[in-house]
Amino acid sequence: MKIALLNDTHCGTRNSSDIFLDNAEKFYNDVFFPCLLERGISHIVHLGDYYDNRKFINFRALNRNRNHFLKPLREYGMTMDIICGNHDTYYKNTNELNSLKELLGHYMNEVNILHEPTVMDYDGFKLGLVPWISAENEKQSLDFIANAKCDWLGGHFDIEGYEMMKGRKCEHGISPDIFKRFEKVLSGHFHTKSMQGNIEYLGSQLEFFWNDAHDDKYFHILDTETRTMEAIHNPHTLYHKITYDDRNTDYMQYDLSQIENKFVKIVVINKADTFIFDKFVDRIQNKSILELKIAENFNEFVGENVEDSEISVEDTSTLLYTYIDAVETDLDKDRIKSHMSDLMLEAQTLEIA
Ligand SMILES: [Mn+2]
Repeated sequence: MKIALLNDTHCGTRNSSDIFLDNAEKFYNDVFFPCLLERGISHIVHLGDYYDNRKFINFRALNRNRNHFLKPLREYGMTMDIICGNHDTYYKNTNELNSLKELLGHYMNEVNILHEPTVMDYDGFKLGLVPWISAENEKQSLDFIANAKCDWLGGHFDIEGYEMMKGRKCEHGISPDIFKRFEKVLSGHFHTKSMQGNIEYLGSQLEFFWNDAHDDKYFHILDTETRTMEAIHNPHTLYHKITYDDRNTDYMQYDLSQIENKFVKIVVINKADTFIFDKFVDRIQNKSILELKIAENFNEFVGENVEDSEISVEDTSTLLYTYIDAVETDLDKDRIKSHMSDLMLEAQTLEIA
């Protein structure tokens, strides 16, 4: 049989902004369900972070998600097995109170919520599924990972050494060694797609933040007979970054057909001719776009004990991390980075989009 894999769909992301709900709807309507119907796939495994906010849900996001995901799921006679991601649980130390249980309860025939590590049998193919590991279920989860009778494993894992976002590796978390015995491990959690050894992060299906820009998104189909995975590209994007360098590009002729209805950011590397730059910005502003951000040099924020040539304005997290790297201090830079990234996530959740 073939199974469609979803993960990190984050219903209600960015304060339940319609932009992101529209984008999710486009993915389900134009990409996901048509592909499943065409291929006769009727079962989905969701690897966690179905909802975005650990504590609240916006009724409009709930309503729209029901209409563009749960309703077609029921109408097409499809079913889904799902585990908790860290965003689906109310408390950090236990999964006991979680949004899946509270909100997907009306879909008992279609949606099977797995609250404990479980080996699923899909036509003889054994897939172990592990909900988000918190303090409360850590021992049980690790025992399962060590002993469960399955060659494939799916989860929402925080694994050391894997990319959290493109180009940035996770420096804490579970050791990949405990997964060595598996033929293949599939995980949600990090939103960029990456693979090292037998562990594959599937990456989210949708773009949510600037670090998703130009990072191709996919959902996956698992063929339990051939034991292979296929990635199906989602062409719908929201973020478009332009690296501006007028030493090697003619911006009067620059093709702007890709930026309609997108968040647009110009990262200025070199701007010798301000007239051409202003013209270029005008042309962009005359398009129907969601927002324009211009990232220029960083001089005004650079103090005397910071080496500014090392700071990158690519995106906010890179900016923060490279800034911290460039500061001369004896403090633990990894701890500062981890605090800054928590703060940034919190701020992004509060942002009114
Ligand atoms: Mn996630």
